[in-house]
Amino acid sequence: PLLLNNSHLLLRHYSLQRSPRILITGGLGQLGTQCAKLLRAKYGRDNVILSDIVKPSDEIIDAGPYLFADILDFKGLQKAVVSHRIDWIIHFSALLSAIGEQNVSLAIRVNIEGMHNMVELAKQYKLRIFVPSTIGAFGPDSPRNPTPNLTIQRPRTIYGVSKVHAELMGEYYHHKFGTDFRCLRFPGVISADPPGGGTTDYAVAIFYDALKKGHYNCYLKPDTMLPMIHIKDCLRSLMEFMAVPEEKLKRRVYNVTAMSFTPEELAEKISKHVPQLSISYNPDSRQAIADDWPQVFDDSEARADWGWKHEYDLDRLVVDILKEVRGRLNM
Ligand code: AKB
Repeated sequence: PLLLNNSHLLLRHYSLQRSPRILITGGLGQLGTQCAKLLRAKYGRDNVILSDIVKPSDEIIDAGPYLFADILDFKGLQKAVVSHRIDWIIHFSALLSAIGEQNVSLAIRVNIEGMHNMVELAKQYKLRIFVPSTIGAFGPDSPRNPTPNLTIQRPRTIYGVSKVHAELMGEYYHHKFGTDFRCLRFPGVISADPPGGGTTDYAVAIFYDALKKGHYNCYLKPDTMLPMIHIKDCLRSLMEFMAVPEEKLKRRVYNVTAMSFTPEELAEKISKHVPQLSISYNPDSRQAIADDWPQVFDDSEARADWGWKHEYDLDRLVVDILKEVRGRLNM
């Protein structure tokens, strides 16, 4: 019995000490590849598996393991979790706010049915699961300046509705089954990798157009204030949040942010480095979405509970993204 006990303890010790094996869904979107890079640096190259339904480039394959995984195919997901002995899931697959309004039924399938599959998978295999939520999970009835962690959420986009649903499903699975569900509500994320189909995308596109054409035609009004974050801060918040011991978390869903600015303010900062930049404004349907969203996001609970702290303010962000985008454009 002594031997048995010891080997049991050893096994337990081993399983708690080794690096988690992590599956990232929607891996070829705005956040996936950079997230995999950071996680691989921390947990080991082969412990982080990127997945998507898109054919990957050579660069993606050279960087580490990559899988075809369709979030609507539950059996396929079970197979991926079992054969790669996955411990954590980072579930990025989703249609964003603007594109969701163009294709509501697909958004329901991907954002809602896909989430059902992932949270059920997490329950069955006792996985830690991260699902991003968004400032888009708030709506016209929510306080906008500031928007606290816990307040009214009546979003008016299918994206927002699906994210409130994801937050509630995750909290429910945690409460009912003990699933280790974790969720951060992100603001607009600014990176050199282009996002696709969001309302905050202007804040990436403006860097490319400023450098390529010296002009940007903005689809939001000049004074539309939205919360934003540099991708490095965004992914660091995710990494830090995933590593917090469960007992330290006071809630499952936290607001995180770094700053708030308007298109006019961003253009002014960029023009300090790109003096020829001019900007015109032609608001489209995305204006109505932005008008319902938070202007200033209150992330004080994340700061208090697990030490969240951003590093990039607007000045630093502009310098860094301009440098990255210049590199991509070979300028
Ligand atoms: C979008 O604009 O849809 C996203 C978001 C803020 O969630 N970038």
